[in-house]
Amino acid sequence: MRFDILTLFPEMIRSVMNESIIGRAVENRIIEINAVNIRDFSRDKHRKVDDYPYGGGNGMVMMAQPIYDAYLSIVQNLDYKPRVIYMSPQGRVLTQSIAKELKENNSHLVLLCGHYEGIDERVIEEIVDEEISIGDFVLTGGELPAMVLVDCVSRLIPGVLSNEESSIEESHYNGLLEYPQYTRPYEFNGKTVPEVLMSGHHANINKWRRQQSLLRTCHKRPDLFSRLELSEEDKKLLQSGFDS
Ligand code: 4G0
Repeated sequence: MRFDILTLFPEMIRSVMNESIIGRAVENRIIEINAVNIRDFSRDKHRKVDDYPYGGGNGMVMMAQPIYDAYLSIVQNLDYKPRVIYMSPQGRVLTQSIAKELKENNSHLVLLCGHYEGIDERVIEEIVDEEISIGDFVLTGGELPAMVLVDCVSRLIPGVLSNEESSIEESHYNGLLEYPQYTRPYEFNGKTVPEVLMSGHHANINKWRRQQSLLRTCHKRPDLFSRLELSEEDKKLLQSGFDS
């Protein structure tokens, strides 16, 4: 899968996306991430990319032309039209199921990162298919949201996660929160590891972990919990967890 990111801060993208699991996937050519510097498409001798808003008001507006030409530099070599997503707090909020849909229906995404007070509306109308937000808060730019989206979609692509990383994913993503994890030492600051995990009794360990996941989801994310369809077994586990 290919991602092109239209940005004023390409180094911000490169420095993050060449590390860790995503960096490994890029090296292995499973994904391609291309940061395109909008400023390279300025026609101004000072490489200006923003201007004052018509109608007055505070701040600057990103000009249509450099963004449009940066976009054309990507699509002019293609015989298809990639999906263009504008990272914006006004978009629909990214969820795991949106990430899955993006992975399943696209082999090429173009992500547009805004800055300052916004972008000339006409270039948005001209090139953008959809706006996506990563949550109901405002950031200084769209770069972090774009990288969140790339990470979230990429880790669903076969080969991005190792076998071990994938099986963690399979056991975790079922609408429940993760059970607590422990590693050595057995005792830390006077706290020991739950005895069931030391027992070697795998059926009991699995039951305990399921119970902890149910209890945690109920306590920490009542919004997720209310959407679960609990089996009779789950209801018993939860009840015995409340009792103890
Ligand atoms: C476009 C996305 C881009 C419009 C981008 C700000 C948060 C998100 C930006 C604005 C962003 C998000 C209207 C403030 C850049 N902040 N939640 N900042 N406005 O995904």
